[in-house]
Amino acid sequence: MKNILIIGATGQIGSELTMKLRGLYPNGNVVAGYIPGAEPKGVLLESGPSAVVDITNPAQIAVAVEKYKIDTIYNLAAVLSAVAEIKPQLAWHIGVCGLFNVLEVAREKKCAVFTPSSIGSFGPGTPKVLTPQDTIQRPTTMYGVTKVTGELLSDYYAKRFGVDTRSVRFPGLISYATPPGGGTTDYAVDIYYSACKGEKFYCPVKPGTFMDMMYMPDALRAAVEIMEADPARLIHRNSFNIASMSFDPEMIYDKIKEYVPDFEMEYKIDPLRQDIADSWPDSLDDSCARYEWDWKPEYDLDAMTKDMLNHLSLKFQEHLHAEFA
Ligand code: AKB
Repeated sequence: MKNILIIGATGQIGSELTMKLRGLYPNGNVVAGYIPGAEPKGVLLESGPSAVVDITNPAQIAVAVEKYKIDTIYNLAAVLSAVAEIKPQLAWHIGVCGLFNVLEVAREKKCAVFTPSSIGSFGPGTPKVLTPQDTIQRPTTMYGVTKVTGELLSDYYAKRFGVDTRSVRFPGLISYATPPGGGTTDYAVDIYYSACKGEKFYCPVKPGTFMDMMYMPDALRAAVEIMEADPARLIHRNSFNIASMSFDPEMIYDKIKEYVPDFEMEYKIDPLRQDIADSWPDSLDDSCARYEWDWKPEYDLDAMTKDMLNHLSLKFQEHLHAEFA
């Protein structure tokens, strides 16, 4: 039986991962950890236990771990890249001090820990195309600095204290369920919303800006599979490159237009997001994840686009029905 605590359970990844884990471990406690102001609602609230767990409060983490006999912590608390440039102190406090709190509780209570890293852990000096697993990591953003620090700290706790820490470097994540907030890759979610609402899309990054992206079902599967992987096969821990697709704004726009022919896009560059995107790789080489724990994505740009458009048009139809009922 697995007893799991998800810190940040009402966020973009957490809200879907909590439901997936509850489906996979119906006899365990899968606890949705949230901060006041971001309470779980609907099915997330009703389908299992939840607790106030602020990552900056080590006592709160320890109380939840003790109460629910937690053996695995998914640490999803984060300040995404664009917001982290505006609030670098907060990004450090949550990304690094928060992770330290989680690792200390995990060390004392013998929990495994998953903390995602990101394509943002690389920088302008990193090889840009098919970025290798082990390479230069000198990010120029605060988000990247917290992610590299998190990778090192997690590896340290594994080696020094035997804490079972594992991680993947997430690309930009695309989902119809919960919107992201404050990331550089958010445009690749927003563009689908505009297409489904019949609105023109203003793209914040230039044509030719390639970044790795991934559909949420693949990302959730990666987060589960890395924690279930046979430890004897793992040469790496924190953190594995994973990849499924890399595109620039023109490619995603052209793909959406195949299904929504009158969709329009114009460029309105956000210099902050453009600078961040320019410092990140175009695409990652994920062969170590494939070799060490059989990672394999299922969605490409076409499959993701069809699924996103289907779900979002249903969502907006329902919304319209509710408004006009
Ligand atoms: C962001 O854009 O900040 C995130 C990421 C790539 O980690 N989506």
